[in-house]
Amino acid sequence: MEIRVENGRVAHPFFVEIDSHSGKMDGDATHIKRFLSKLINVFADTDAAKDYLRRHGDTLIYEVYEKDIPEANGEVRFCSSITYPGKIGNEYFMTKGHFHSRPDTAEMYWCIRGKGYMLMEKEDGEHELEEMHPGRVVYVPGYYAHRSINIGNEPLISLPVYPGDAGHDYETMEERGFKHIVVEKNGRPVVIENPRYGRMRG
Ligand code: PAN
Ligand code: ZN
Repeated sequence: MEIRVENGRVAHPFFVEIDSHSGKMDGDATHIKRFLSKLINVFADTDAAKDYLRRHGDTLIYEVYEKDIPEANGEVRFCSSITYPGKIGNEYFMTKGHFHSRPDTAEMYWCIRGKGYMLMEKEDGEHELEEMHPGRVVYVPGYYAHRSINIGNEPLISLPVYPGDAGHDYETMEERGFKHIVVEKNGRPVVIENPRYGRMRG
């Protein structure tokens, strides 16, 4: 269903269908695919990432279906976020993560499939980790960078909803990174300090 936009605002009700098994959103949603070749520096162990790339080829780590709702104050943007299962070294597949460009804006994530975590981290590195499983809604307050992490063996699917004018600041995390990462140790997920914190670009 097409969105009718007038004067930069959604001018008519609409709906979308989201498949709860695949996470696919129907219609003319923008479809973003994030492959490993573009995420090498996102993972703490870049050698393990390059090795994975050599052995498995370019792998889809996560994808997002997003409706093109105007990025305006008063609108609500939403998407379907699908993070696949797997690990680079001992670090789980995850999204890049970001602060919002308007840092005070909050977001809610409704998990509909899979098992994982929402890692949330403030500017000073103070962090919170909330489990994601079907039926759980995680609220990410303003001023927290956030990323989804898949610790299970099926796709982690969630539906993020956030203010239209939130925007995305990816730059900070590309440069500095999260202070904490989630890795598997003795078969269990644990939070450790990111060994590349502050120098994600090398
Ligand atoms: C989500 C994210 C989505 C993909 O819609 O954009 O999960 O993660 P990255 O944006 O970190 O690549 C959201 O948090 N929007 O604000
Ligand atoms: Zn966000």
